[in-house]
Amino acid sequence: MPPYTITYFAVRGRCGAMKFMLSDQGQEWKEVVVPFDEWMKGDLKATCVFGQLPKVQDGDLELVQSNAILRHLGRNHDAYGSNNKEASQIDMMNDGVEDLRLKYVKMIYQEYDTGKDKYIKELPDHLSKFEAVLAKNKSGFLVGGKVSFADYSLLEVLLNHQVLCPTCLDTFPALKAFVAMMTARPKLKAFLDSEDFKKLPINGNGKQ
Ligand code: GTS
Repeated sequence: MPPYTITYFAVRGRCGAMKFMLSDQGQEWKEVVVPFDEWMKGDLKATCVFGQLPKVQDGDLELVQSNAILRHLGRNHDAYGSNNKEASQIDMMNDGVEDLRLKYVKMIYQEYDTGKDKYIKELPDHLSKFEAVLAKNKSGFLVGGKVSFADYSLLEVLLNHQVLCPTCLDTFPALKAFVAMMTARPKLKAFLDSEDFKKLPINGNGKQ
């Protein structure tokens, strides 16, 4: 399969999970990194359906919306469950991850100084939902017996939260085991250890 092209800013942001999936699946990709001053000129923004990045090109298909991109890659790389029922459960879990991601992004960009402590205090309530799902599924993945795009999405959010609060998973054994299992997958581990990944800030405002 020819490489995808990912167009985005020089942050991990909303492209972390898709890069986790592609690296884990042994799929190469090309990157177009857009400097923010270039973006501010508006030409590229005008070509994006919702005026935002990331954008992914797969042949003549051009997609924006990070979760639509994740689903597309999940379909292409057999990371969308084994049947329709699992696919729907994977959608549900990914939407749950998105809910948490949005809370995190709001805190990071709008209320880091005033809201970080409260956010960390309330975090166990959110994490406990994922803990319960993982504790029930013997495979260690969120849904069914194989990795899905929702697992990459959850992993990315959990790794970011471990930077925010290194002890946040200490009371969640299933989440801890999930992170250990996912980050030990050889191709994904190689990507996580790479300069390409490590050099990028998690968020655009330098807060983490
Ligand atoms: N729902 C979109 C998605 O999931 O892709 C949100 C995309 C989005 O918010 N993009 C931001 C953007 O393009 C960058 S980031 O939040 O992902 O870092 N901002 C520039 C702009 O002009 O809106």
